[in-house]
Amino acid sequence: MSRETSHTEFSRALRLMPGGVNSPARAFGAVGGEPVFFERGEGAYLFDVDGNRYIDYIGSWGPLILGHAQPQVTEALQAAVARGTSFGAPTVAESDLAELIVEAVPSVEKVRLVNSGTEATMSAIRLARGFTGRDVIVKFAGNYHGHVDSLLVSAGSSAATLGVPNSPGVTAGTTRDTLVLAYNDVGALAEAFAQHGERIAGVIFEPIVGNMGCVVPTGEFLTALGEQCDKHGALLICDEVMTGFRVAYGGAQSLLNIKPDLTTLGKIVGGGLPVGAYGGRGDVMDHVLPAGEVFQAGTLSGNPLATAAGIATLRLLRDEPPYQRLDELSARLADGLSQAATAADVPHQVQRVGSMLTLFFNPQPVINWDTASRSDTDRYGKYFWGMIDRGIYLPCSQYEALFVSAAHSEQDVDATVEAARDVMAGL
Ligand code: KE4
Repeated sequence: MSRETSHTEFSRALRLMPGGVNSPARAFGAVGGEPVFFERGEGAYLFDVDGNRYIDYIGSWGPLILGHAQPQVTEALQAAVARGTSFGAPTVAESDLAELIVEAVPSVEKVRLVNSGTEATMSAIRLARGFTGRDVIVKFAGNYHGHVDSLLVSAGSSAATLGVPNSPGVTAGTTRDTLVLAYNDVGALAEAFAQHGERIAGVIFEPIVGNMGCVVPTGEFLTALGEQCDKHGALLICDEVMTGFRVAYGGAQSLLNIKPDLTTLGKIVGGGLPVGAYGGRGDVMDHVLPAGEVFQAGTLSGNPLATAAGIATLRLLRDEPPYQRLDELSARLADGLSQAATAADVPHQVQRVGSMLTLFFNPQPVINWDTASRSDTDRYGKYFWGMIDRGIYLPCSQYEALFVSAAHSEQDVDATVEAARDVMAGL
């Protein structure tokens, strides 16, 4: 498969942008080689600048649950753009999108629209601190919440040791109020609250993790999160940027039957346009400026194009829910990939919730970052390149989830499994 034009374009991009990309997740750093440049998407497929077609399992890292260039979403965007792109003033569409979110997500009474998942989590953390008057935020290793300074942090030496920066440019002062714990570790959570309980403003977590690969919470962990936060007056912040409208129309919280104080959203709520959102208890959200004192603002928040794409996407998901079919198709893919790895005697785990799943090259079930990080990432890199050379576009890291869209067919899934059989035999 020739990718000459991608190579030429990447050389040009390297001269213009750091690493030749606008987000490191796309840079193929974890799998080696050079990223592919794409020129268009259609349904389940991406077409690169050399004319190669790929079955796409990234879907822009989650937003495109309906597939690329979905006709009704495209139509809504075309109508919106003809009316002007941004007014910097209230529009009905913002209330329409807010209403869809409030009606869909059980715990969200009020919501604020922003421009990215990072903005949503950054704002939710500020709100938790402003509402409680406390400083400490708890997060979990292997959970990613965007490039929020105070969350770019590595775990301290013990569950009760505050975090240290894990990126240049993040000051010790920024992370000294962040506690990093092991996901699914009920004991560590209890210890952290025992030591810092009265200082903890909030706990932020991925209800189904996508950012260390797909990892599910235990029932005990979910119970402990709610109980500890309630007992100590901390806010539970459910980061559904990836899982919101992905695993169910009501998000992971509707599947897991949890009621967080705040929820963050992104990706699907914008239908491929830049939208993030944070929302939750009305008494908490009413602390956000101008209703309250917690500052947050944004020039393009809730802009007409992004809200048009988000509204069209959510209305389709609400009125013609694809979740049953997505679950069946994703199970077919998960089973096929597992059978391919087993046939090639490759140690693996396939972990899936709905249409997000990860094939881990790991002999053990992955329950936290410690187990995830023992995956064979070299083998994943070989698998990735074997699959891309057969026209299957997978996440370029072992520590990501792949996504099946409503545009994928059984034929696409069967072709993917066939390619995996071929690749696995040579791993
Ligand atoms: P954005 O700022 O990238 O819109 O959202 C940050 C974010 C927040 N919370 C969760 C649970 C997320 O998964 C993300 C972003 N996800 C990554 C992929 N795992 C985005 C890909 C990228 O950074 O290019």
